[in-house]
Amino acid sequence: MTPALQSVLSPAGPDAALLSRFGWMLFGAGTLIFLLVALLVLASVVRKRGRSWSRRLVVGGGLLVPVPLLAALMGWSGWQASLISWPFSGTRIQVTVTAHMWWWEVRYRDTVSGREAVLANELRLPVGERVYLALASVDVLHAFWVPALAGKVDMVPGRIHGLTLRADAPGRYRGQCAEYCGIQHAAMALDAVALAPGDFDGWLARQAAPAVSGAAAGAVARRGREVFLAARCNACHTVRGVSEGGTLGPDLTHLASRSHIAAGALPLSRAALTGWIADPQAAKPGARMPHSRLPPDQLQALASWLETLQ
Ligand code: HEC
Ligand SMILES: [Cu+2]
Repeated sequence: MTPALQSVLSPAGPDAALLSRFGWMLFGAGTLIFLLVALLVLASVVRKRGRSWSRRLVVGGGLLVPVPLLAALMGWSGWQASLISWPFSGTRIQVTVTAHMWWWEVRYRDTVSGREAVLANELRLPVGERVYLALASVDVLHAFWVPALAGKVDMVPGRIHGLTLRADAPGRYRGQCAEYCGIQHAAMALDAVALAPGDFDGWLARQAAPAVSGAAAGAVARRGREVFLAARCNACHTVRGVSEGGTLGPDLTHLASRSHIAAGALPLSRAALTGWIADPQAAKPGARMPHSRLPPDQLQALASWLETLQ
């Protein structure tokens, strides 16, 4: 799998492309001003008795060069900012992304097929299609930022900020909470994956379905399901089709379809799952999940059941 890209310099969407062009332009203009002023400084130093050059430095370097250039840049940046897409909520796919300390709750709604799905820490987008994101927070200030796709948007408790995104190329783009939100702010990542439209629809259909394991799972996994309920994991976690109502933690219905757990803190694997469930505080100190004191066989069974939740 190609590593996820988290860079404003490699845009994969129209707004990100605009912002990156804009950044380069400002960098170029800034460099130009710097070089011109440096030349004037040099000239005034090299020329002895160069009063006239010092004047030129003050007038040219201080006024004539920067004032028109900066004014032009200001006008231009205002114009560029006006070209960034306005949030448009009439798209087919609507996603509510709710920030929690320190993970992302993600709710999809396909307004055409009526499909709905809840997942976490992952966003998938159909290439070439605009998608509306309603950004919210349940606790403190966070900010949504997938640099390759769009600019940064604050997530403010009690408010909804809209963002309309379009990914132009298939790929995996990394996002990151961009507003300090507490001890695990750094471990609050988001995986945005742009898929061919057909693949996206298939993915959403699978995410909208209840948990798929059930009867097909082996005896160990079936035992893991019992452990999940007995250990009261469902007080915080929903697995649709098994236990609903837990909302304090990520929806685990299709946990095994994700690439990471704990908002990017650990790549999904058996070892990561058992380690996380036994002691979430070791991987992510402060995380709002208590440790469990399950005996090893129950822990393994639980992890093997979670792995069936494709
Ligand atoms: C008090 C609520 C609570 C309980 C009880 C709880 N969890 Fe969690 N769990 C959380 C929270 C909150 C997170 C997100 C932590 C983070 O990423 O910062 C989480 C994350 C997870 C994740 C990673 C999900 C993802 O997509 O990132 C798994 C797997 C998980 N819990 C399994 C379990 C299991 C199994 C149990 C029972 C032994 C359990 N949890 C009990 C709150 C809880
Ligand atoms: Cu945050």
